[in-house]
Amino acid sequence: MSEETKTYDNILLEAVRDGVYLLTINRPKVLNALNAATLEEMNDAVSEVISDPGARVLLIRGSGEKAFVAGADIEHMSHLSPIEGKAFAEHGMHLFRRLETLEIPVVALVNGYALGGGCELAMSCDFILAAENAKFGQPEVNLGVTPGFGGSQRLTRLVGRAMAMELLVTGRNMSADEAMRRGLVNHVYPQPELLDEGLKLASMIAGKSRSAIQLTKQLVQRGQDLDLDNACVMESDLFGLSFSTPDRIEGMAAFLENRKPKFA
Ligand code: DAK
Repeated sequence: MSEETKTYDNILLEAVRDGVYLLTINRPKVLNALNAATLEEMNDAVSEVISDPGARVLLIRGSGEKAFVAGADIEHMSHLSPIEGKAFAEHGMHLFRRLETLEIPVVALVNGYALGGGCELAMSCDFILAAENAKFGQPEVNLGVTPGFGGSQRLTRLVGRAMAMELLVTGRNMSADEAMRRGLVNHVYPQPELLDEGLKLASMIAGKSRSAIQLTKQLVQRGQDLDLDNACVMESDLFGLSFSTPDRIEGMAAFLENRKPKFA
C-alpha cells in the first residue's frame, strides 16, 4: 500500500509499492495549471524520490477527471515582467530537463487536457500513456507567446518538423488517438483503467535492473543527438560499463542457474 511522504500544498507524492512513486499535480480547480510554487514543489518531490535508492519508476498525473495539466498558470504569468517570465521559463525548463535525465524512468499518465506546459511536461517524461479523453496541444500562439518549457523543441523531435509546425502555429488540440498515430503517446486506455495500466507497467519496470535502465536512458537520450558512428561508440562504452555492475553478475548468474534475478 501507499506510504506517506513529505506533505506538499500543490502536489501529492505517494510511494505506492516496490519503488514505484506516484506524483499527482493537485490543483483541480485550475485544471492543474503550473505556477512557480507547483514547479518548486515538483522539483523538491523529484529530489525526495531520487534520494531513495530503492526508487524504480516515477509516474506523473493530474488530479481530477478533466485535466493532466492545462498549461502554465495564465493568471500567474499575467503578472510577470519579462525578466520574471524568463526566470519562470528557466525554472520549468530546468525541472523538465531534470525529469528527462532522471536515473529512473518517468511516465506521464495523461487524463484530459495536456496543453502548453502540460504537453511540455508530458513530453519530458520518457513516455506517455493516455486516457481516451486526452487532448494534447501547444496553444501559446493564442496567448501571444511562444512555448517556454521546451515545447517547440521536444514536439519537433517527437512528431517531426512539419507536424510540429502545424500544431504550434495553429494551436489546435490533438486527440489521444491522433497523438498515438503521430508517435507522441505509447498506449491509449479507457479513462478508468489508466492508473491501473500505469501501475502495471511500472511494476514490470521495477523488477528490472536499475543500473541497466539508467545506462539505457543515457543511450537513447544522448544517442539521438549524435551521428550513428559516435552513438554506436557510446553504446559499446556503456555496454562495457554495465559489466562493472553487481546487476550484471546477478543477471547472468540467474540465467545460468535458471532462476529469476534479484537485482540490487
Ligand atoms: N492557467 C490558469 N487557470 C486555468 C488554466 C491555465 N492554464 N486553464 C484553465 N484554468 C482555469 C480556468 O480559468 C477556470 O477557472 P475558474 O474560471 O473556474 O476560476 C478553471 O480552470 C476551469 O477552466 P474552464 O472553465 O476554462 O474549463 P473548460 O472546460 O471550459 O475549458 C480548457 C478547458 C483547458 C479548454 C480551457 O480552460 C483553456 O483553454 N485553458 C487554457 C489552456 C491554455 O491556453 N494553456 C496553455 C497555457 S500557456 C513561458 C513559460 C511558459 C509558457 C510560455 C512561456 N515563458 C515565461 C516565456 C507556457 C505557456 C503555457 O502553458
